[in-house]
Amino acid sequence: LSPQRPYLAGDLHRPRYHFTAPQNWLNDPNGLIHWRGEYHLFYQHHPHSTDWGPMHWGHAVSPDLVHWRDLPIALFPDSPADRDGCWSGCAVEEGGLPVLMYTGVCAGEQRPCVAVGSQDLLEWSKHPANPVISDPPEGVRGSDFRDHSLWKEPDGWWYQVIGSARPGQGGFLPLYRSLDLVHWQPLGELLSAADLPVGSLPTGQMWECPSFFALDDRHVLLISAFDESVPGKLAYTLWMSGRYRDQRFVPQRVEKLDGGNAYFYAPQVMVDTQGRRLMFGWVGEGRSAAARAQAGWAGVISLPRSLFVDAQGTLCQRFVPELQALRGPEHRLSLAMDDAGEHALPMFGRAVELRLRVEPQGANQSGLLLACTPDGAEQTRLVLDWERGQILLERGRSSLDAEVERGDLSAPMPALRGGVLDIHCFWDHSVLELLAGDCAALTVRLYPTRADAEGLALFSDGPVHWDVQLWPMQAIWD
Ligand code: DQQ
Repeated sequence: LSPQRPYLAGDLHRPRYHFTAPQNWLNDPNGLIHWRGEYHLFYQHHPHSTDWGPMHWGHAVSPDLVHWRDLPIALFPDSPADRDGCWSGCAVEEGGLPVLMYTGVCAGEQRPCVAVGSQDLLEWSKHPANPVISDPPEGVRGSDFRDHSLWKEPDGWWYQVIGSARPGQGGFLPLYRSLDLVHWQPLGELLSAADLPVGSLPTGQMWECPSFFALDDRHVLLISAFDESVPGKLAYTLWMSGRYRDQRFVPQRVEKLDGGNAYFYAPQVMVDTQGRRLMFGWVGEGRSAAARAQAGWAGVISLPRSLFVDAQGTLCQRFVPELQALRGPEHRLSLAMDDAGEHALPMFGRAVELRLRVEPQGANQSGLLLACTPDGAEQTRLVLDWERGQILLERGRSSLDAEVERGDLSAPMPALRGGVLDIHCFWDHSVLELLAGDCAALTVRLYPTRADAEGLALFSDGPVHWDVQLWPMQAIWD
C-alpha cells in the first residue's frame, strides 16, 4: 500500500497532485466520509481496464485532503444483488458503524444495497437483505433507479433520495425514510423536473448522483442531468438552492455548476468535523479509448472544494486551504499593461497553482496562455472577455493530437469586486481547475503532446492591471 503511481515513460498527462486510481478506470467519487479523523474517498472503479466496466468501489484515505494512501478495493460486484456492478452511493455512520448505501446492478436492474464496514473501513459485509428496496416507484424503469443521498433528521429517521426518471417526463427524486437503513418506507418526492421554475435549464431524461444537504441558511441540491437521446449527449451538473419544508424541496435558484461543462460530473458532498461541506467531482477524460489504454489509467478526482451560500442564495466554492501545503516558493508579480501585449511568466513545469487579481482598465479581452510551446503551436487560452461578460477556455490549439477533445468551454463572468476579478487556478498536467470570484468555475482536460508545452503568459488587448502569485506544486505521488 504505497502511495505510488506507475508513471509510464513519457506520460505527460498524469496528474501529480490530483487523485487518480492506481491504475485503470475511475469515475464518480463515492462514499465520502470523515471517519475517526481521516477523510475516506471511495470511487467508481474498473480495476481490469481503462474502460468503464463492471463497477467496483476503489478506496483511498487521507489525513489532510491532500495526501492519499490507497486502500484495498472496498466493494466487488460479487453478490446476487450486485453481480453486474456496485454503482454510486454514499457512506454514513449509524450506531457507531460505517454503512455504505450503493446501487446494486443485476441484469440491468438497479436497486439500493447496503454494506456494513469494520471500524478501519477495510472489511465490508453486504447485508443479507439486499436489495433493501425491492422495487422502484410505479412508472420508473429498473434501469433508472440509482445513486443515493442520505441524511438524518432530528426526528431520528434516516431519509434518502434516489436518482430516478419517468420515461418522457424527466428526472425526479423519490424520498424514503428508515430507522435502521435496511427497512425503508416510501414517502413521496423531494422534487421532480415538473416542479422546477418555468424557464429553468434543461435537466435531461435522468437525474444522476443527487446530493442534498443543508448549507448556511438554505438547502442545496446537486444533480447530474443525463440524457443520451440529445445529439452529442447531455451530461452536466446543476446546483439548486432553496427551502426544504414538509419533505419537499422548493428551489429558488437553479444554475449550472462549473459552467455546465461535462468535465465536472457526479460531484458528491461530505461534511467534516469542522462543519465544512466539501465537494469532490469526477473529472472525466477527453481522449480516445486507445489513448487511455496506452496511458494505463483514466479519470481524475477533482481537488476538494468547500461550499457556502451567499446572501443571494448563490452556491460558492473555494479550494480548501490545506492545498497550500504543496506550495513551493512563491513567485509574485505586479504588472500594469498600458496597451495590447503579452508578458511571459516564469515556468515551473506542469504542476502549478496560480492566483490572479485582474483589474480591467479599458481592455476588452485579457487572459492567460497556458501549456504553451515556445512557438505557440500548442497553447490553451483562458480569455477574460470583459465586454461580453464571459470567461472562455479556448482549447482549439491545446493539442496537436487531432483525436483529443478541443472544444471551447465557458462560464459567465462573475461580478467584479472593487473592479477586480479574483482567479484561483490549479494546473496539474492534463487537468485544469479554475474558480473565479467564488461562484464561477471551469474544469477541463488538456492533452498537449510536446514536452516543451509548459509556458505561461499574460495577454491583453488594452489596459489592465495584474497581481500574480504563482507556486510550483509538489507531487503527492512517488
Ligand atoms: N456513474 C455510476 C452511476 C451514476 C453514473 C456508474 C454517473 O451510479 O449514475 O458508474 O456518472
